[in-house]
Amino acid sequence: MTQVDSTTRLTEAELTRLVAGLLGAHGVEPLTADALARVIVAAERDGTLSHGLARLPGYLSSLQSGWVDGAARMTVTDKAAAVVHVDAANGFAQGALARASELAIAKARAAGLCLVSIHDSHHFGSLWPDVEPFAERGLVCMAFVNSRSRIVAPGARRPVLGTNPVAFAFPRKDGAPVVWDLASSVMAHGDVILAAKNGHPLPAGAGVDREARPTQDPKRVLDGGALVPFAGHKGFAIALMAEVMVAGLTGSRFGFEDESGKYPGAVTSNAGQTLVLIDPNRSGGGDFIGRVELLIGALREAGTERLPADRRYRNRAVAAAEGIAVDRAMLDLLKTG
Ligand code: NDP
Ligand code: PYC
Repeated sequence: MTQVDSTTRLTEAELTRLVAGLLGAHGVEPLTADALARVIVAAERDGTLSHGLARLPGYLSSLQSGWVDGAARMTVTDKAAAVVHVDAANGFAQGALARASELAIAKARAAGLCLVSIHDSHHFGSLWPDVEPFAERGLVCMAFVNSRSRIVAPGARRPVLGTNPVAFAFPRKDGAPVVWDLASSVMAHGDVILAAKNGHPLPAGAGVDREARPTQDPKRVLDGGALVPFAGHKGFAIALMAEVMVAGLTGSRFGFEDESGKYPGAVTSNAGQTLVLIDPNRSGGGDFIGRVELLIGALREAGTERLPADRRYRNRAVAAAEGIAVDRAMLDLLKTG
């Protein structure tokens, strides 16, 4: 631990222990606390600040409200040759995925692909930490999450779909996988919260107020307003796909079925998560990795300097060398709960 002014730098392992300890003190069972802490700290480490430590107060207030069950007794079912189902029993999705991962990988290798269907879960984090580890194991992976109504369709009066993110990861010959992960809105709700906290306006075209009028004031978006899908009807189509891939396939709540209002302090969404794992050696296409390298070579040769995840990997290398900065208020929360 290194102290500089009001900021302390912690190693990833130190910070993960503190976050898991705090979640455990708020009733989260050990496996889920560990999985959740890893995801929160990974987001902070890689610079996805909308879904890192800033999310901790939201996790805690949702737990305190009784809306999410940190000690949920989850059930993993071997549903079919290429399907793993998890009943997350109103717990955190990361705990459900941690329980299902090894079975899903084995099925993907045996059958060529595997659908992971997570029912009745809360996902309040970044999605890329869910797909990257599968690509590190040689699989292609796609993931979808739905959440409470937050985006207003082009021409509509009120939001129905969530900022539903989609993530995609594939392995490379050498080195880290290529991973993208994006909200279906112009900006993530988590970034609106950060803008409100820091007193920054939103970019034009990102949000609307409670009367569906365009606004750049993050507080108006948070106070009954909504977000706009990225690229208009295209982002809306992606959000719709995620809603069907998740709530439709897993039987979890649609965003508009949210009942968190009955639980003051609840900010997470009770919904679901779907992942699709593909073994590229079983798809019949031959030399997948060689073809991927050919494609990336062509992109580089054409002048593409940045691939998705490059920014995060750069931040990760800095964090490994210098530690992860934690301000005093956050350190107090982590140490005193
Ligand atoms: P961004 O718009 O910041 O990034 C989207 C993707 O584009 C990333 O993979 C990013 O890579 C990549 N990217 C950005 N700029 C470039 C570029 N110039 N060239 C190539 N690739 C680029 O993400 P969002 O704001 O949409 O989402 C932020 C986070 O919010 C995500 O982690 C998402 O999962 C989370 N979220 C979670 C929700 C939930 O329900 N749990 C709901 C909505 C969002 P890189 O990472 O390297 O920057
Ligand atoms: O940032 O839009 C968001 C979000 C929704 C649920 C978790 N994060």
